[in-house]
Amino acid sequence: MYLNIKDTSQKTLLVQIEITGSKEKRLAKDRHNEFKELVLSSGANIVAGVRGRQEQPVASTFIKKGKISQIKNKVKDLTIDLVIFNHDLSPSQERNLETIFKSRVLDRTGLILDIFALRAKSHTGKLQVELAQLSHLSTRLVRGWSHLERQRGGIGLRGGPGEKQLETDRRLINQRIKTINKKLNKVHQQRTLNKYSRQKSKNILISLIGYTNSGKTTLFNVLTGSDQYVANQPFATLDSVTRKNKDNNLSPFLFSDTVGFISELPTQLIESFKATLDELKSADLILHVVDISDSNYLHKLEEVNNLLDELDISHIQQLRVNNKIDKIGNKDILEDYRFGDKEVWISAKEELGISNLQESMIHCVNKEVFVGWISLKSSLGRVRSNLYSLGYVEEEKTSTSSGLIQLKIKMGREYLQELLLEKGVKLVDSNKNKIEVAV
Ligand SMILES: Nc1nc2c(ncn2[C@@H]2O[C@H](COP(=O)(O)OP(=O)(O)OP(=O)(O)O)[C@@H](O)[C@H]2O)c(=O)[nH]1
Ligand SMILES: [Mg+2]
Repeated sequence: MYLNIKDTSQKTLLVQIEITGSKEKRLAKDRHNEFKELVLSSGANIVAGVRGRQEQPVASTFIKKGKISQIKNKVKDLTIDLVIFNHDLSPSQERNLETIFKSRVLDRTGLILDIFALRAKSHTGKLQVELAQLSHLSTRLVRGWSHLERQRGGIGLRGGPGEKQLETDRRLINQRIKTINKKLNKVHQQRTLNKYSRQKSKNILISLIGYTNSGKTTLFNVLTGSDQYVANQPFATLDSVTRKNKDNNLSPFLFSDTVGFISELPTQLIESFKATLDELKSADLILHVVDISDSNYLHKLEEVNNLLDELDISHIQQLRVNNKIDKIGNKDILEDYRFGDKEVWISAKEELGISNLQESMIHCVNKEVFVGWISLKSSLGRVRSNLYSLGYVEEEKTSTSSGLIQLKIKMGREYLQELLLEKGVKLVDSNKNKIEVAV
């Protein structure tokens, strides 16, 4: 079932059929481009493609007779090893097509699982991918698939500890699924413990989520000063990472970067990544990173929101981060930013708009915003410049009689309290100060 596409550098033919009776909103061209990117990132060698339209899938083979013979001829003429469909196929459809084409057939879920297996690095990540592969595989073993096994003499499983040969026996697969589930449960318990210790330490958790390739990790690196792997390819990140805020001034933020989403993300993956994705549930804020330079961004945004719904985390407040503004040639949009906006415009790559983003994050996690005057001893230049760099200062006066610096600031209540703990920082005429409650 799970061949290692890259290692064998299979000669591959791609199939995408537009199902006109389906609810699919995306343009066939966009779906096809994404499909090609997925296939390329799996390492396959694309040699041909077949596209078409039909009203509905055919129950036994998904595609109609005409397309079947077209593909069959290409497979023979071009000595194709692998036919990949940009659709989910039922186990019997896959098997019937393999028998007709006399070549391997992989569906969209199989393809995505293969890429995940290729990318998984951590022990947990590998277990999660293996679990997803096994549960996908177990549905395909019901009626046996020895027809191809005999031809090829066994198929390798990419990923999983030791890249071992997969036992094609349901009983063994189920045993393995149980073992993995046990191991993942342990990981999950450990994570829950970590969650509690985090709550105790009052850190605020901000999770970066978004469609794959939208720039989450690039932004994560900017915010935390990390050096996580960034790449122009789907699913560069598989393992979640949590790190502290780089600017350790006033914000006790923890950021967590996680796996990207994609349309029609296989349910097996969602299931087995639940332990990791569960962490999202304890986030105080979600940064929904959107590649605004992508012509299809609205659709992708909707897909991500649907997945958040499915994962039961759509209630967590979201800040939409429109990334890659350097690519749309409209950096002026930065000027439109207003304090309290639920949408910010940035370029993570060129580090533009980051202070707006920081201000908005603070605004989101601190519902109560203080607006008023504080005074600082003139020796507290460091505090003053920190306040400026975080964009909290609205006005400044220097009192000639006392030599104190007076600043009109706008910031979250929690941080104001921390600020007032600094020696030499005081509130000025508290009657004139007001507390605003953010909506
Ligand atoms: N031009 C431009 N490119 C960007 C920007 N942010 C990220 N990129 C590029 O977009 C690609 C994907 O970036 P990543 O940070 O890996 O994206 P991701 O959302 O973490 O992707 P996955 O982990 O694969 O889901 C890389 O080639 C980045 O260099 C940006 O602001 N401007
Ligand atoms: Mg990433």
